[in-house]
Amino acid sequence: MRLRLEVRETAIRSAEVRRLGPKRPAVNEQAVSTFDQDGVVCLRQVLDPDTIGRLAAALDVLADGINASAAGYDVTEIRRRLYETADPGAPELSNGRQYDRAAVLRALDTARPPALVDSRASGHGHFMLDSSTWRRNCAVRRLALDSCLPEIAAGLMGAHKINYCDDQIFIKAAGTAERTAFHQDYTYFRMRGWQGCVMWICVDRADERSGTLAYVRGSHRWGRKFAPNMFFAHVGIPGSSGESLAEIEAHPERYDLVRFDVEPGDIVVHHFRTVHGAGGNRSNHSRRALSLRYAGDDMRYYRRPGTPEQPYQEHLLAEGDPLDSEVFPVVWPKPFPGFSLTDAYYDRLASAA
Ligand SMILES: O=C(O)CCC(=O)C(=O)O
Repeated sequence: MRLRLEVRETAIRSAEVRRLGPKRPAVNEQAVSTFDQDGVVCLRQVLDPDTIGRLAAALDVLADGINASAAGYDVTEIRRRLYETADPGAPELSNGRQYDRAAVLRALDTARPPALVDSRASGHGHFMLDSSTWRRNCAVRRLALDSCLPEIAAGLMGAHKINYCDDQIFIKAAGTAERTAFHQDYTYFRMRGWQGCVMWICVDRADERSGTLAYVRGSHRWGRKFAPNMFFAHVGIPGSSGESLAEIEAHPERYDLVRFDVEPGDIVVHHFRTVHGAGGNRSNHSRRALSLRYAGDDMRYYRRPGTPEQPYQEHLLAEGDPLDSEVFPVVWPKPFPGFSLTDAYYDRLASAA
């Protein structure tokens, strides 16, 4: 009887492991040291084609729902409305509730920063964003919580524990002119600490023409905090603090920029504090990416002023609390191999809906 039970458990676990993709050694020493020194590293062929296929389908579904999402924005429409029409104020373009719209308009009126567009792109495509998609999409949730990625995050950061901290999708259709302004992710987040990384996962082959990210090598160690910006221009989010970041896109030759051409399956991991930005998409195919954020042992909750609201995050954390909570679940180590957090969330989110 006992033997039969054990056999059954092993079968369940190996089915589960197959579902999560092949097990890979977390990371090698070279990757750890590159991440530590440069603040960014590209890991090749970490995710298998099935996982990428499911993620690509998920990104398409999410992109279709951008205007209905409380954290969704069509950056192209917003930029055009703000810069190309006489009446930028009305009507609302989306259901996005992350920013104080009137305050953004006032800030733009005062600073009048140029919009960051790539004039070489046709301008036919749209740049679309959404956040916290793991709360709504099972494929994103499974990848974020139950794949090999949390263990990779732990390996790169030398962390003993990993909390998942949210995601954002960045879709630039073919011909998108809008750049992604250089910025530092850390100051967008309501947390404080050193151990934090972002995994940029592009489901399409991408290079400089299609808008891969450029990272300022070693900028995570500058000891500087830059005010978060609105992505389409170097205008700070109203109420935020931090230094203003030089317009790197105007003088790229002054910086040690690192960029990776990527194939589906590759992931690029950067430190929360690494400065980075992207061009438009001048190619004739989409550049669909998901960014997953993970934090290590020392990260604590901190309600940083001027950070975007997160309509899909409701929690009871107080200043200085460790992140462990339903919103920032511990995803590594797992209590036992094959343990699935995705399924636990499935029930929870379904009953909350
Ligand atoms: O893909 C992009 O355009 C921006 C991505 C980004 O800034 C990030 O993943 O932190």
